[in-house]
Amino acid sequence: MAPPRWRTARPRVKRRIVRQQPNSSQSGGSMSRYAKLCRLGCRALAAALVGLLASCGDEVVAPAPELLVIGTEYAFEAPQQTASGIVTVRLRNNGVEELHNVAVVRLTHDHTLQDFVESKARDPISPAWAVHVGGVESIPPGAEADVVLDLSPGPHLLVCYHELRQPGEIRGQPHHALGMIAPLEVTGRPTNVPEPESDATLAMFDYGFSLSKPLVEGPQVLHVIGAGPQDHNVLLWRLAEGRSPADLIEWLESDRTSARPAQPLGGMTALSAGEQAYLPLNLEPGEYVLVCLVSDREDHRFHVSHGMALEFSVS
Ligand SMILES: [Cu+2]
Repeated sequence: MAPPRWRTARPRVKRRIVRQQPNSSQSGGSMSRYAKLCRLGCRALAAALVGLLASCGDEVVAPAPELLVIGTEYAFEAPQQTASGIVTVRLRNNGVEELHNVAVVRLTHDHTLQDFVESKARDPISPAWAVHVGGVESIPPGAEADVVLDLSPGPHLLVCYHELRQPGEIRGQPHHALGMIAPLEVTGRPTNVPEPESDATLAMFDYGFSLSKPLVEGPQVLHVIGAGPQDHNVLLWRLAEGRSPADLIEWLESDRTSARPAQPLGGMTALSAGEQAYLPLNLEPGEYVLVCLVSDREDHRFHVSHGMALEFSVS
């Protein structure tokens, strides 16, 4: 069998920033900050690419630095250090049969990897000091997918939240408990790369998704915003012929031993309130559903069970 074809879209990173939300004075403030960042990035580029680039005009396209994370059963192979700022995180699933994801978690208040492990052993709900800044949602063996994150300096973790399920189990053991967790130090040296241009904005809140405009066929970049108060993630599913969003939700809430009513197409791992990241997509015509599979702080049910799902079609 040929390896599954996955998203091939790469985020377009341009000097000129186009924002999907031209509202409020905040937006104006950030524009000037980004304009400054662009100028800085542009100068760095010009210095680095002397002789290759004739000018520093609008045509210059600078790819974000890549952080390659290789996932297997059950370990990550990844750099232990990366620059702060805009970074493309690429997950390659080199596993045999399990789906894997990689969530990037910022450790605050001097907490450590060990604190995280101990906290998770006590309570599956993430502690407030573990800030989720996005990552690549679950993809199958042989697949590769990207997200673009804006990393702040400081200690971070790479965490796989995918669960190993035994037949008949509603909840399985998370891969991080089996070894899929690694430290990542984000250094103070910035990448000086501007944010990618996005085509639409997806805000995630308790409990729903708000999409700024319809998603379309082909490559596009989704600006994903954690609007809180809880952490939220977004998983993209393409419904099988004749299956409904209700079928998918019922299956997600089950022990998942029956045939999948939809194909998982990755997505963005959790974003804490106030965090944002970019998700490149390449959509074919079809029926899709976005769901959040973060466990609720209060009742520990998936957020999709609280209504956090959005159906859309691409024609
Ligand atoms: Cu995994």
